[in-house]
Amino acid sequence: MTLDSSFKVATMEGRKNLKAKNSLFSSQIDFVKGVVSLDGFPPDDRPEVCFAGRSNVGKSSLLNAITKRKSLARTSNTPGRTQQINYFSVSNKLYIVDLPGYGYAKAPLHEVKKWQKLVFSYMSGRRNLKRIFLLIDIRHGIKSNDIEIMNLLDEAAVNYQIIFTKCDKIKGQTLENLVMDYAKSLDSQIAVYPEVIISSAQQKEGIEIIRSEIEKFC
Ligand SMILES: Nc1nc2c(ncn2[C@@H]2O[C@H](COP(=O)(O)OP(=O)(O)OP(=O)(O)O)[C@@H](O)[C@H]2O)c(=O)[nH]1
Ligand SMILES: [Mg+2]
Repeated sequence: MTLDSSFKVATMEGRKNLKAKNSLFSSQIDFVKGVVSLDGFPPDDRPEVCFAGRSNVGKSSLLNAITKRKSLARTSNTPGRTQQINYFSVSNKLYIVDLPGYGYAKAPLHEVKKWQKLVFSYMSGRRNLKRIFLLIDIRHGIKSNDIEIMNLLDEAAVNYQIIFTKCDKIKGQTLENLVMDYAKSLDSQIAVYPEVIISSAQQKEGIEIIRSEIEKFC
């Protein structure tokens, strides 16, 4: 897919050698802890990546697909399922972090403010955080709170990569058009990684690409 902007859609091309190495995710993967305060983080002694995005975009589902586990991270139809910063250790080499979603209007305001502060301190200040995967539900597109987070990350000079999720819900040309439109609207963001990923946790699309992106950091 060619995008009419400075973005590319990530493909497996050029990653074939990495495909064979996808074994990292066949190794031991454990839940480490759920962090609820700034003093609760594990030591920053290894690379880590995280999954961020609005509630219900499919962060936990994607983490399960990537780690080849059905229910390592808890998923739900109800937005707001993940309420802690959940740490998973991959083969003792890397942390994968599942963040609570933002934009969940039904949570009490003080709760929302508390975790937003925690999550943003984490995203902007975690020394070993190699990449933030910022998930966007392809059906809903980029919302004002996504842009707010991207602007904050731009200011903090923290690298983030966009993953469009639930692409099984949209077919063919419509999918291409949507990705093209959304990519154009990312042109003004500064710290965004210039490749977007199209994914479906359900159909296992884009999963190997995400794995190979993560493996770069090991
Ligand atoms: N069709 C489809 N549905 C998906 C996909 N990924 C996730 N879902 C569904 O979307 C809903 C939310 O998924 P979660 O993985 O819990 O979303 P989340 O972003 O972790 O949500 P919070 O923890 O509440 O922020 C669930 O009903 C999933 O089954 C996908 O690739 N395709
Ligand atoms: Mg979740």
